[in-house]
Amino acid sequence: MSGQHTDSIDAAGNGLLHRRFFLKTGALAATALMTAQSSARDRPAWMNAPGKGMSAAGEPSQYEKHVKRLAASRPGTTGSGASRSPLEHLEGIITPSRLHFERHHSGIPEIDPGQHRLALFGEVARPLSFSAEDLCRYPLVSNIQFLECSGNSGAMIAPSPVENSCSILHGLVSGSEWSGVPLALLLDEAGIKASGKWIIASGADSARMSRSIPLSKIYDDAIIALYQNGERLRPGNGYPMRLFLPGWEGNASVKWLKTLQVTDQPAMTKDETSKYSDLGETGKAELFTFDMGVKSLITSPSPGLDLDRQGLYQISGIAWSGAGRIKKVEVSTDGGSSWADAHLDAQPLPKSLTRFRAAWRWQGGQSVLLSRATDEVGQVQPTRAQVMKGRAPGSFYHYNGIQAWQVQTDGKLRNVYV
Ligand SMILES: Nc1nc2c(c(=O)[nH]1)N[C@H]1C(S)=C(S)[C@@H](COP(=O)(O)O)O[C@H]1N2
Ligand SMILES: [Mo]
Repeated sequence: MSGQHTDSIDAAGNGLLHRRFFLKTGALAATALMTAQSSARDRPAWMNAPGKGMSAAGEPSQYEKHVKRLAASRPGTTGSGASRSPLEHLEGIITPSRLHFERHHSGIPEIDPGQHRLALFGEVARPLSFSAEDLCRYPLVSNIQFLECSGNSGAMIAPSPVENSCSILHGLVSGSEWSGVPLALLLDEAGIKASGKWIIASGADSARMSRSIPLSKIYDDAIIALYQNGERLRPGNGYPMRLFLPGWEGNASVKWLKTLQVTDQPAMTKDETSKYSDLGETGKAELFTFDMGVKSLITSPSPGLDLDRQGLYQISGIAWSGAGRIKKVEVSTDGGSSWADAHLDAQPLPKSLTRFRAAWRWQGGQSVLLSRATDEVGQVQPTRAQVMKGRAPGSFYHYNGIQAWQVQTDGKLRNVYV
């Protein structure tokens, strides 16, 4: 792998390469010990006897058991807390449903869909009630979109960098295909009165999660999600129905949706005042922060996926924005002295995770890996210093700063501030 280095293949400093070079030589990453011929002749045990039988539902390989969510509850509770997606072990833009992050305020209710109904009432001409089966008869829509908890990456406000993995630090974001009924259809059927301006959405869990949503968002792209990645929602993600608000803070996508009350003003619930609001250093809080900002992360390499040799590596990560499509992602391996555009797969989808990749030759020196996303409305992912500016101490919601991973000379990676 050495000896081929020429200036023409460099995309930026410290070994960041043009992708076309990586495409030509990427195969060198494969081991050369076993020649193609001998590996073709090899007959391992599983080729000599019939394999296992069919099963009702598939499971991952036993060799992939380390790929799991990291779950933690608040002390003294079992159901109040979060489980984080193992971002550094995943590729592409879809999070398998069993690995989608979960955030509950009072555990997962076991809802019998035969007994659950959604009530739509308040400032409407005709109050309505729906079972999940009723909702499935409406025209459904499907979109691949991200969901991110407003508290994701909150550990990054710590005065000195917390040493942890990508998934512990940032695993409260996932991507799915969500299918459901556009909520606007149901509102049209109920007939919104002129006084109706907001909707108060509440869940059927004992936390009684409840959020106020302006009708403009409902008419834009809100759905009642019934399916996730092709199957009915899993209990932890809101079975049998949830509100899904593309690009907005996860908290507002109320799970186990039970009531939608149309009102003339927001309700100022506990979940939008004491929590999920951004406190400034002046002591004044923002009323609502709905849109998730533009953000990106290098998921590989990252802490725990340490470098075991010098040479070529594929830098891979995710980028997303609550405002729409990702336009570009730049990558740096020298702490921001120089940058190169990463490769984006196909056409980035709006309000979806977008996968980016870059090729890097690690020459054994200390390096700092960064990614910086720009979205289609021109928002550029801020530095940590920019995000922290004007925040009250301890205010951790909606953190979208540039993440820096330092590669040490022994190949180990760690979270650093630049
Ligand atoms: N009813 C109800 N809805 C809820 C919550 C909850 O605890 N109860 N948690 C919220 C939060 S904080 C987030 S980030 C998302 C998480 O959705 P997920 O668990 O499907 O990832 O659901 C939101 N909706
Ligand atoms: Mo959240």
